[in-house]
Amino acid sequence: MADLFTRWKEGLSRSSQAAFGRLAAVFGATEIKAETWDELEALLIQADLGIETTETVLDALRSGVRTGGLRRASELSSLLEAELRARLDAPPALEFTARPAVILLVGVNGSGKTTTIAKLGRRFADEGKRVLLVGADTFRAAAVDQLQVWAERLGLPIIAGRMGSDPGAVVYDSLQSALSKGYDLVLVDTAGRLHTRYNLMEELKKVYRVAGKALAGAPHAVWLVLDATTGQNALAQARAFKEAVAVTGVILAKLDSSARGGMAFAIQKELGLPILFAGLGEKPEDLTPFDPEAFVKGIMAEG
Ligand SMILES: Nc1nc2c(ncn2[C@@H]2O[C@H](COP(=O)(O)OP(=O)(O)O)[C@@H](O)[C@H]2O)c(=O)[nH]1
Ligand SMILES: [Mg+2]
Repeated sequence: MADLFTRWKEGLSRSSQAAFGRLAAVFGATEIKAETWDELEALLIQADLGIETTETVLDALRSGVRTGGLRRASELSSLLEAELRARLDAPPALEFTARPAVILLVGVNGSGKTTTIAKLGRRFADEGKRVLLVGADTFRAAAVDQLQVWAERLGLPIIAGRMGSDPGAVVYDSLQSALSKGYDLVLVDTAGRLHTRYNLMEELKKVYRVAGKALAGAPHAVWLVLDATTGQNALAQARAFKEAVAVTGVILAKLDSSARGGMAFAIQKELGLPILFAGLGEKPEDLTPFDPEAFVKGIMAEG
């Protein structure tokens, strides 16, 4: 399903919003000059690559220029693409041996968790898995309703907590039920929380622990949903969530609205977390396994 990435790339180049949109201008210059490096540095930082990744990429390009004897700025383009590509791993194959396998979706409010659950639910159900959705975001009535609407539209079973009820209890009951009813996969929607709010992070830890009590080994995965439009702030969120619970992977939501997906590199490098999926729209089918190749081509907005 590189189609979504292709659509994204086309969108980026049409709106000339590509993260590295002005790269063409930089690479269009004939000679590699001191300004070329300055401009490149500014662009990479603006694209949310982070200082550290930007510097290592530039170092690699400089040494490439020295050893490869490159003179023309245009020759830097493919070198940059290769350097960026080398900094992203393809997502690992998802294998769930436990049954049911329990996946906790976490992230700050509005990052795209509930929508992502719907997308994942559809995806795994299409693969023939028996999927149960769990609405454990009991802080806001609208949150549970939203998941319920998705469940109905997708024809997926759901267990949802009542507004104000203990999310731990909801998770406990749901997992027991999932076990007895023989579900393959349980997707748990958790309350969005500010990563800076101590109590809410404690609450999340509790949900995590309770899952393990209800079902040995659960949760089998914790996926952090990050809003790709929030740039480097997403990195701070990721750190906080990683400290609270054992995050095993990242989903980059709203990549379609982001012109600066560069934080993908920082997530990989600084947090060592694989990027599993990219959200590229609001519809259930707008989710695709993260494709580093397509992603790098997209941000470079090559024709
Ligand atoms: N364009 C776009 N919008 C998204 C994507 N994922 C979620 N959204 C929108 O972002 C908003 C917040 O999403 P929601 O799932 O409610 O976030 P939550 O608070 O983390 O559960 C909603 O309006 C979604 O439709 C995506 O991949 N692309
Ligand atoms: Mg939600």
